[in-house]
Amino acid sequence: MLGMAAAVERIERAVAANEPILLYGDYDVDGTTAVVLLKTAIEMLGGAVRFHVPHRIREGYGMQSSVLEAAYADGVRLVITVDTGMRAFAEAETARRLGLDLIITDHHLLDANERVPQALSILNPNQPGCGYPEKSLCGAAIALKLAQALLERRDPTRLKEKILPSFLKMAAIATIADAVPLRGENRTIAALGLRELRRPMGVGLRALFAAAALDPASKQLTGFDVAFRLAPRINAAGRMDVASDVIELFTTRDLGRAQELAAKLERLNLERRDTEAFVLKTIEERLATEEGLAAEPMLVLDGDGWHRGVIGILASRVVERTAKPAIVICVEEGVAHGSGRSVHGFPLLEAIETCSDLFTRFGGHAFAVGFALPAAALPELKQRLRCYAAERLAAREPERLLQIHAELPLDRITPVLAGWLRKLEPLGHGNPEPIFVARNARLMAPVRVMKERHVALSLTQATSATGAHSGNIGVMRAVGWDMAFRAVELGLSEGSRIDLAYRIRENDHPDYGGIEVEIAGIEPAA
Ligand SMILES: [Mn+2]
Repeated sequence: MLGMAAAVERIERAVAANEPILLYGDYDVDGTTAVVLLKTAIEMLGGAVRFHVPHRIREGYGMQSSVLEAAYADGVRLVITVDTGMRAFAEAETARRLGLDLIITDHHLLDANERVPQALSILNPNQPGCGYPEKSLCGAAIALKLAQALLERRDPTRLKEKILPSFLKMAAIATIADAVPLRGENRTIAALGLRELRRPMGVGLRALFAAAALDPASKQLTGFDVAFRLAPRINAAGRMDVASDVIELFTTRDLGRAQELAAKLERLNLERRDTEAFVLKTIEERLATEEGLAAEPMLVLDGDGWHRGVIGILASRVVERTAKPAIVICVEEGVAHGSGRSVHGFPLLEAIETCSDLFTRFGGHAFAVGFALPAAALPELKQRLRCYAAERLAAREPERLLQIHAELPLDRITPVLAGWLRKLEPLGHGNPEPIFVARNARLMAPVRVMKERHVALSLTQATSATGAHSGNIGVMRAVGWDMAFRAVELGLSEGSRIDLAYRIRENDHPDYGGIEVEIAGIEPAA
């Protein structure tokens, strides 16, 4: 990897001279696990490491010159970034002016001019001239490469047998949580790391698994478990409080402290869920009651006091519900912070770029953006975005796009097939779980609604054209998370016939365990 030799040489020099090293991270799963990896590796070499992870709300994403200045005043002469820094031109200039050596390790893409900041060394497979074949590593995986290079010369056997397996656990969690495509080297990192998680591990991971009610020693962890059960708990720290708790959790050797921190993450995650549910309810009420709002081609929703840590998740929820691009904005102390998510065919970054004169800060890509602007400019922003969206989206019906992989009637689902599907793990971005479609399935019982939001259907496959089912009257249980509204929309009842998009699930509940399906979409049978 381009820049590796220079980075290793400089870090070794700092370790030999006992210079304090500052790791500059990020507040999400990728950024915090990357700090843990590199901190552990440099400490193994005998180095003195401190770290800084920005506060999501007070500091926002990326490096800050003031943090570099404080570190310099405190005796730091070497700063290593993880999962950040690729566009920190001004901060790199500050470092140079102070006489701080800067090593940037990051996976984020370069700006349009392919400029890179001035630094002693940059590790990023996406920079010009880097021949490293896997271009889509996450930040923690690049930190893993650096850790590997640092430790390789010391004790290659110990590295291979002891250290790498433990580092891979962290790198796998980050690789899945950061949504890099699970192909190539990423698939290897994710698969090996998930396998390693079955073995004994540090007190921090153990406490986190216990809090999430996961037991990787008895049941193989999946990509889904990491993405939907571990990652939200780890991310809750940075969303609702301070991300440095995550680093302490994963580096402490004190079981009591680990349990305390895991319990805190659990509490923050519940708080995050409540906050999210509360605002989502407000948004749904607004969509139902505000004149003309639900008919708008793009939804721009703002509220006073909405929690900034969850506006991105909320924008995703609104897109899921409405199949329209959505921006959620919170106003705090005269500043409006926005986060947007989009649908296919409406590049959101292009949309907000037409308002770039209003923003104090903005960035993102076709499907996701973030920005800030003075609250006073909000009416102007909403007006301009409304016009822009009206021109481009007005004539278009919102489409709920679901990629279907194969047709599979419900009576063809077998344990053998489920076993084959398990071999595709780890599933996630770039290696999505197969979605099947079954046509003309019949409800054998009334719709069962769970917690007012979810549904369970008892389905049988009606195979003949007239709708009479074949000899095999097997009943398949189908669960639809957040599908209660859809069941009402379609007026489903016993005897209804539906076309069903679904994923195959193995439920290990002792009483009603077995193969069932999870509903991805329902349409009335054609
Ligand atoms: Mn990242």
